[in-house]
Amino acid sequence: MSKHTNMQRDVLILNLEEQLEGIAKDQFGKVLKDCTDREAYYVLLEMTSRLMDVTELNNGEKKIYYISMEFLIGKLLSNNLINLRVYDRIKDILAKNGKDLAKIEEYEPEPSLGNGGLGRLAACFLDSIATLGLAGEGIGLNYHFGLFKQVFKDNLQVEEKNDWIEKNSWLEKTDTTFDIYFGRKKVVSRLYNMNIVGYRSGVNKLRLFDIESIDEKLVKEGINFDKTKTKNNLTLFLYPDDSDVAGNLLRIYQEYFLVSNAAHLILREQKERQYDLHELHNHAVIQINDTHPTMIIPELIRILVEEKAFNIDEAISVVSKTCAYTNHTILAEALETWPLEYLEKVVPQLVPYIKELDKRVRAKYKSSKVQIIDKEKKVHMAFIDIHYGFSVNGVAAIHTEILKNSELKDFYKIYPDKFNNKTNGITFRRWLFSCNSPLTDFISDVVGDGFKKDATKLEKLLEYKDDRITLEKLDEIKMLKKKELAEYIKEHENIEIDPESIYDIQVKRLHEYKRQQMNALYIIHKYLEIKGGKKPTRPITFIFGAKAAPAYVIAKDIIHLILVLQEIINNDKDVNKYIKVVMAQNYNVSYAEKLIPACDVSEQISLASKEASGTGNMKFMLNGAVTLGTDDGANVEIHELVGDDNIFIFGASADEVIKHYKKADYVSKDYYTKSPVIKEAVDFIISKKCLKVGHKENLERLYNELLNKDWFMTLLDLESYIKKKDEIFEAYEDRDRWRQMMLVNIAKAGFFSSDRTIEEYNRDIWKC
Ligand code: C3B
Repeated sequence: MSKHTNMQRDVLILNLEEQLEGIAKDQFGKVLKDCTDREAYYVLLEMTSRLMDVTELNNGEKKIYYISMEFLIGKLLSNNLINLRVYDRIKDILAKNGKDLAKIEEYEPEPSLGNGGLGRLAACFLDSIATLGLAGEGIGLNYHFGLFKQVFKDNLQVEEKNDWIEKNSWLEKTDTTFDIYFGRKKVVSRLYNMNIVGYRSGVNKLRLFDIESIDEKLVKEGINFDKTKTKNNLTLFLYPDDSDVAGNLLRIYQEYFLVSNAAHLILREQKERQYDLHELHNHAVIQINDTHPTMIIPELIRILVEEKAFNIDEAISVVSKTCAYTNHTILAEALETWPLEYLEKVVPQLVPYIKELDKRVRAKYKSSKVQIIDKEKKVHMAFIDIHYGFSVNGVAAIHTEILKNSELKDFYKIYPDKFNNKTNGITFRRWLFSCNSPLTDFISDVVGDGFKKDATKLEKLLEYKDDRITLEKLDEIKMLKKKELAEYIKEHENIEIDPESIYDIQVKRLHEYKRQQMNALYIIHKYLEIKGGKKPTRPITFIFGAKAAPAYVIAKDIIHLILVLQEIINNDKDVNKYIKVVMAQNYNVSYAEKLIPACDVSEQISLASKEASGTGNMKFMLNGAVTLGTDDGANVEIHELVGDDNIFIFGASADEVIKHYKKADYVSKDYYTKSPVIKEAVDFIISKKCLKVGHKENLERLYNELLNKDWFMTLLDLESYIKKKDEIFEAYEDRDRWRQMMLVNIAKAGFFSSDRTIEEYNRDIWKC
């Protein structure tokens, strides 16, 4: 089989041009040259799919099942071409026919099957699992409209559906269907597959489950639909709340639908391979991505007992040896706790098993802090994972320490050996090779292309730290990318920006703890300085990209403030020579691929202790941006790697912040009253100027929030942020020094390859 597939593959690759012409003729009755860009996209889709179909499947005695409610895979064409090693040849053939791959790609719809970091991490992991030749699958849901599409109207975020599924796509409909029961209510599922091809390696599958009885017509206006019609709405949308959990029955329906399908699929595969289910843990390992798929534990136990004649002890034992849990946040509101009555309503068949798991914990441990079902009859999903999984990992060193020493302290005491850290990573195929080919090619010219398989080889760049030509070339590539971005922004946002200005970028989900509001306050400060006659040495362009959860009121108010500032500043002739503001509309993976290579200053300014890791920080660093950040999440590890001289760190430490929360002694108004700089910036939010273009209700609410609550301590760090930010802009003027910083950041980014992360998962947890 394998020799055969390899041969088929070689034949296809040898005749790429002929193949493409053949497909163009079949599909459109034209030669490639005469195809429109859209038609060319479908031709490439077909060609790439054929290539993947004849690439060998990764195989192994033990398989990884990465179960996640989100896989933010982004567009796939370029990435697949790179991983199949035909990217350059395809580009050449297209060029010969007067076509540009970048333009063709614009026609690929972006599947938005994730909210942000957690979903994108899952996608990077699939790429690395396949690249390392491990047999592993992602299991998720096929949301028809994914996450919403963001548009701005009247300086406010409006949500629309993102209709991404086309007749021809990367999705392959399979014959696999399962009957999934919610109590006595049944829905029929159907499995769709997507190929995930590794870089110079084999293929794995992403399994996406859907319902057969979906009714897209349920969506009326924007993203509103009848939430009660579960038989027809289950996979319409991705639950758009990133970290705020609104107790929502539909979400529980989705979660159970995911895990029940996953359980059926896994057990069917064990049967096909004739494995003894008592040995499940030797042939399967299930990675639970945050608490969302936690119900896989009681569901597997239930099926083993009710359908496979296991006794309950055996079932619990084998499932516990198979499941591992990753924690991605310490935000209390994001650690799911479902009211038992909700579970009784949606999945009554699971409740006896959850109660049994709870009873066993109660018999063993007296502390109320570790009980699965609490006094208010809420089920702590993370606690099920910790008691009944064999591994618990955090996603950056500081995050794992916080889990061990404060958030999950009581569990760490019971199970010290279960806890481990796996610092996140990113796939360099997408976040360097594909989004920044000039930089990739240049690095290859300087240090050879060994870094493409072993990212730590990027360190060789350090030998060129004082080489003027290398440094100038890095700057030239940055300028090229800044110009490309300026064109894109002109086209998409109708804002003109100056490539000679400093690009200061903050892109990530909108959340108070990420503190986009602090960045906005700095911009106000700068604006007022300029109005007062103090001009920055060089123009600065402040760029944001962020979606707010539709129900997260303050997050939407922060977007409003940024849009109001964009309107005021960009239209003010005294000011717009020096600063501009851009709020990118509908920030998504494709937009990130354009923004990140063009960035000078990477904003990573979360309140210390709150950002579990961050992965955007790694992408920016890899593309030669310098970080302005707090000692939080993976910033701490970036800081250690590049050293004090190549990063700009400010603000309270995680320990200080945790103490403030413990003592409840942070009062934002004190900071406001004491500091004229802070007061002036905060007051501007409700100034006549803002109220003229903005909405009173939104601006006043945000103002009051900052003054009277400020749960994520914006004002605590505002002064040190302003100081550091002025410093980083000044540092940019020492062009030689800045270029060296760029080089050091790129050279040290190798550690953050998701190949390294996945090697560690496999070494310590999966053992495949
Ligand atoms: C995110 C965290 O907020 C990030 O710090 C982290 O880098 C990523 O996960 C990946 O580990 N996260 C998220 O996007 N959604 C959640 N519900 C929880 C965490």
